[in-house]
Amino acid sequence: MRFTAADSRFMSRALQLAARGLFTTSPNPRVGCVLVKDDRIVGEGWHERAGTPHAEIHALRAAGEAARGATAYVTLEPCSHHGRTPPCAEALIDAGVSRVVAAMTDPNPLVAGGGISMLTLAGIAAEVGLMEAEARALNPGFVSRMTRRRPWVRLKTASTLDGKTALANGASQWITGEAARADVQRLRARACAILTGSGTVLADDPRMNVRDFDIGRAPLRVVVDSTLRTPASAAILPALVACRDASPATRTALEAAGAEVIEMPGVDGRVDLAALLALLAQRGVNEVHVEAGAALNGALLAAGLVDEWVAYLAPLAVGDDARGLFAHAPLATLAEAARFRLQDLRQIGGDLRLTLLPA
Ligand code: AOF
Ligand code: ZN
Repeated sequence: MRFTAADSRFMSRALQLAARGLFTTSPNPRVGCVLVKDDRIVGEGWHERAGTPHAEIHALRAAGEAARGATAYVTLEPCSHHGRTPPCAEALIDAGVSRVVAAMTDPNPLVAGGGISMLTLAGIAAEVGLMEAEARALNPGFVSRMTRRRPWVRLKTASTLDGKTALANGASQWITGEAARADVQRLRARACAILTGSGTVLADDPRMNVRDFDIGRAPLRVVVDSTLRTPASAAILPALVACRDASPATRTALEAAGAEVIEMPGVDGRVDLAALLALLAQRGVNEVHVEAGAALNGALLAAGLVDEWVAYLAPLAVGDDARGLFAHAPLATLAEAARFRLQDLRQIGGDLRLTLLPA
């Protein structure tokens, strides 16, 4: 292994710093940087917000002259392009850094190895791949948008232990406890967009906003609404409303209420969800947080568009005539079932939280 235990220690620190940007960097990635000389940290930084300096610049400013001859640990390859800010690779070269360790290459096609070659050409030892899995896990959405041209879709459900979200009569308040609901606020706060369906809008009139955290931005709210049923009085507005076709009158009323109404291509008369996700990626959406009813949940699941499922389970049972989590066409064999593997399991207040990834 070309990396030492000290390298890992400093990269861990850089990852910790990167995580401070969890709620704020969108649409940019969360990135941390540590500058080390003679085994001592001489500068640290993390990216806080798009349009402001990158992690490396903050660390270089903190280190000042001490950056000369230092090793830079960065959770993402330093950029080589002029975006909203100038290239960090250049700044590292100008500061006289002698070695750069990056956790992963930047999947952004504008960079994609360009930062590493810029450093190498300048005679700096540049290495990639230390704690790469951890670095990727910090930015699933950014990586997904850059490599798959679609956001990372994190679907949240809250149900009884027997898998129900509401009684047959619709009663659903409250299944999970306060701690679980506060935990959901964290999920919303890290998302670039919050996606729901018109059924949920009509039934619950949710705001789908971030209340518990001051993140200095508001995730884009998106309603999948094939037949444009969202009322102009809906609490979720302003939001992007994706429909199949909009009558001019309904469109005008919704737009006056702050909606952006978009006509999407369809699949069986419903909004093509893959096309909607592609559109969101084009707009810089990295992570989509889904909080919806059984219809949209089921459609996303059936289309294979769920990248992560966060399931809150409350320890109660409400019986088989209550409402379920996923509505989709009946399966003929278990082989057709969407299968997940458990990535994390913990108790949140009196409830359970399961984090699952497609198997
Ligand atoms: C960040 N923060 O610490 C690093 C990034 O428009 P710009 O200039 O902010 O460039 C954004 C791109 O820069 C981003 O997509 C990623 O490819 C690269 N590296 N970005 O936001 C950082 N190191
Ligand atoms: Zn940069």
